[in-house]
Amino acid sequence: MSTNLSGPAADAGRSIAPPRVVDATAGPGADPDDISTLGPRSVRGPGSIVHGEIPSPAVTSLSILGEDGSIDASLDPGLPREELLRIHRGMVLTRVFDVRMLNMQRQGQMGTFAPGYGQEATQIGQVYHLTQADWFVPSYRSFGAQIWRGWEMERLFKLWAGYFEGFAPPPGLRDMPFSIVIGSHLLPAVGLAMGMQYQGDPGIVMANFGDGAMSQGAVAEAFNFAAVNKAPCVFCVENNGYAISMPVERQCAHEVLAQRGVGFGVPSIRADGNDVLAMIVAMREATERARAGGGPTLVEAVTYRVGVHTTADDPTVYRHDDELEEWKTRDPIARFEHYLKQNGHIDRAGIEAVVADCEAEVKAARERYDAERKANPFEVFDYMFEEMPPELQRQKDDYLARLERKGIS
Ligand SMILES: Cc1ncc(C[n+]2csc(CCOP(=O)(O)OP(=O)(O)O)c2C)c(N)n1
Ligand SMILES: [Mg+2]
Repeated sequence: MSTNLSGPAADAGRSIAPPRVVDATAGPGADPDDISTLGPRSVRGPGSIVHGEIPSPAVTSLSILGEDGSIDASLDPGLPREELLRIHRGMVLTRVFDVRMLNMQRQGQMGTFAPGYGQEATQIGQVYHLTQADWFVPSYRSFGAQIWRGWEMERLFKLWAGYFEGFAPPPGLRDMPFSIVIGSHLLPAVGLAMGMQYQGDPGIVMANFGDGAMSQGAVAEAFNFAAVNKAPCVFCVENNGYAISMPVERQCAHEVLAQRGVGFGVPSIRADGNDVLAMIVAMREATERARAGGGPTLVEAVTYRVGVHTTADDPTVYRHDDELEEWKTRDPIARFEHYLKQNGHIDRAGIEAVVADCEAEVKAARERYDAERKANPFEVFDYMFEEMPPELQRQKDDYLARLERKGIS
C-alpha cells in the first residue's frame, strides 16, 4: 500500500467507505421516494460549533524528479526498467505525433488542432494506472493519453481533419469521445462512475480538464456529486497556466487548484505535471482509492502549455517570451531522459533510436490515413437533422452546383 499523499486529515472523521456494490433492493437511498431505505442518519449532522480555527484538510505537493534527473528515493515508485522505457516511449510518441500534426496543419493538411507540447508527462501519467476495464473521459487536449489508451493515430488524424469517423472511440475501448465544451463532460463522467458503482462494475472513471474548466459550474457540481456518493472516479485538472489567453491567476483567486477539491470533501493532490513519476505516484493513490470504494480524488497536474492554444491562436500577443523560456527548461521528456541516462537505463543512441522508431510509427499512420481519407464535402449538411429541411437542401444543391462549376466533384 502506498503512502497517503492526500494527507491524513483528508479522510478525518469519515466513516468506513460504503461497499462498491449497491443492492437495489436494500441499499441506502436505493429508492429516493422511500425514506425507510435511507438508513440511519449520519452522526455528523450539521456539525457543532466551538470557538477556534478549523483545521483544513491537507493537500500534498508532490515532486519526485529534479530538473537535473535526480530522484527523491523515498518517493520512487520503483518501476522496472522496461516500464520506465515504455513510459519514455509513450511521451516521445506523443511529442512526435504533436509536431507532425502541427506541421500538417501549417501545410493545409490538417484541421484546427490543440497541441500538447510540454504536457506529455501529465498525459501519460494520468492514464498509466487505468486498465481496459476503466473509462477515460477526456477533454480535447488529450491525444497523448488517447494514443496510450489504444486510439490508432490514423483515427486521430481523421478526427482533427474533421472526419466524423475519427470521433468514435476504437471498438471495445472504454473511452468517451473528447469534450470540447469546457467541463461539460464531468457530470456525465460522475454519472458513469455512479452507474458502475450501482451495477457492481469493477472499473473506475478518469476524467481530465483544464484550469479554465475550474470556473465552470458543472465542474463544481461534479465534484460535489462524486464526493457525496463516493463515486469511483478520478479527476485530473491539467493546470497549464492558461485558458486560451486567460492566465490562471486571473480566473482563480487562489493558487492551488487542488485546494478546491478538499472543500468538496474530495482528497486532493498537487503534482508536478512535468515529472512523470510524480504523476504516476499521485495517480496510483487516486486510482487505488477509487477502486477500494473510497470515492473520488482530484489530482492537479501543474504543467505549462508551451505551444499555441490551438492552431488558430497566437500566444505572442498575450504572454512573454521569458516565461516560455523558463518553462522550456522544465521539459518533462528531457527531465525523464536525464534520470534514465543517469541510472543506466538508456543512452543517447538509445534515445535517438526511440525517436526514429516513433517517427516511423507516426509516418506509417499518416500513410494509412492518406490512403483511407476521402473528403465528402456534403457531410457538413448531412448530420444536423434526421430529415433535411427544404432550406438546407437548397443550400446543399447550390453548393453542389458551385463545386461542379469549379470542376470539383
Ligand atoms: C463552455 C465553453 N465555453 C467556452 C469555450 C471556448 N473555449 C475553448 S478552449 C477554452 C479554454 C479552456 O482552457 P482550459 O480549461 O484551461 O484548457 P486548456 O485549453 O488549457 O487545455 C475556451 C474558453 C468552450 N469550448 N466551452
Ligand atoms: Mg489551461
